[in-house]
Amino acid sequence: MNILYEQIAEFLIAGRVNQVRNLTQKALDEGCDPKEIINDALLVGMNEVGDLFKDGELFVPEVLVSAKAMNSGMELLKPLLKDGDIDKVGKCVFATVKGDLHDIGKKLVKMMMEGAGYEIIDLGVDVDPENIVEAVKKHKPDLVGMSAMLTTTMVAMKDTVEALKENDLYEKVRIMIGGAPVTDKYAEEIGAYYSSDASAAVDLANKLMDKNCCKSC
Ligand code: B12
Repeated sequence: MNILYEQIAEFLIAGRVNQVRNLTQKALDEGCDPKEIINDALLVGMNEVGDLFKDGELFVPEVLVSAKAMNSGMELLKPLLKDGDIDKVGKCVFATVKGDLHDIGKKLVKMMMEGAGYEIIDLGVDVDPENIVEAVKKHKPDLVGMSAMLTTTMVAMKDTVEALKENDLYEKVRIMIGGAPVTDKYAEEIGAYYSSDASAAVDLANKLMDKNCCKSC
């Protein structure tokens, strides 16, 4: 691998925002292809961050700084990309559910999924089931992601699943849910899929993108 790409990936894992930005600029100055810098440097680093987080060797604040470092490189590269340069593996409408203002976990999941190549349409916090339905109609995502941190707001996940069913959209998407009070059992009850953290969320999304994956698997 290009030594410069290796350095970018290493600085990204270490959360060194300025170094990632400077070396990304250096790679561009040396004539490297923007798409290659993303795939062979930034995404390599971010995938490693995901693995280290999964293994308990990195924690939330460190992952957030690494994501910031990734964004600092992406800011330089995005204006140079042509349509179709980034291979999107899937599209996900993502929201913190009605009544709930917690979004740190959602942001983390969003960043990890973006790092893995997903396009995320983030509807924000305190999002009504009706707004999620409208976003699914408009953006036609593969996945719907919902986050809840309160036992009192978890029920809005069920309401949203029901609203998607009423609008004949349930069969067109796979629904991922998460947040501290959410469990595998609850997900199964409401017809969704659960994962416990941001890194596992990427694995779950990849599994759900497999068209052979049935609603009951
Ligand atoms: C930060 C925080 C806040 C901040 C939120 C800031 C923000 N922008 O998010 C503020 C101060 C606003 C807040 C407010 C309140 N909070 Co609060 N808050 C927390 C706290 C301390 C941390 C949550 C957090 O960010 N964790 C870190 C992230 C990274 O973890 P995470 O959210 O679990 O996300 C991970 C996974 O769950 C998963 N995940 C999350 N979402 C998704 C989605 C998908 C699709 C997938 C696959 C995975 C996934 O991946 C994430 C990354 O690994 C928790 C305590 C705790 N230890 O959890 C209480 C806590 C959640 N809050 C609580 C309460 C009660 C409240 C308030 C009601 C307090 C009050 N009386 O006003 C209000 C409610 C406001 C509202 N309407 O939402 C309680 C909830 C109790 C319960 N079981 O219902 C907790 C548990 C504290 C406690 N022990 O009592 N809170």
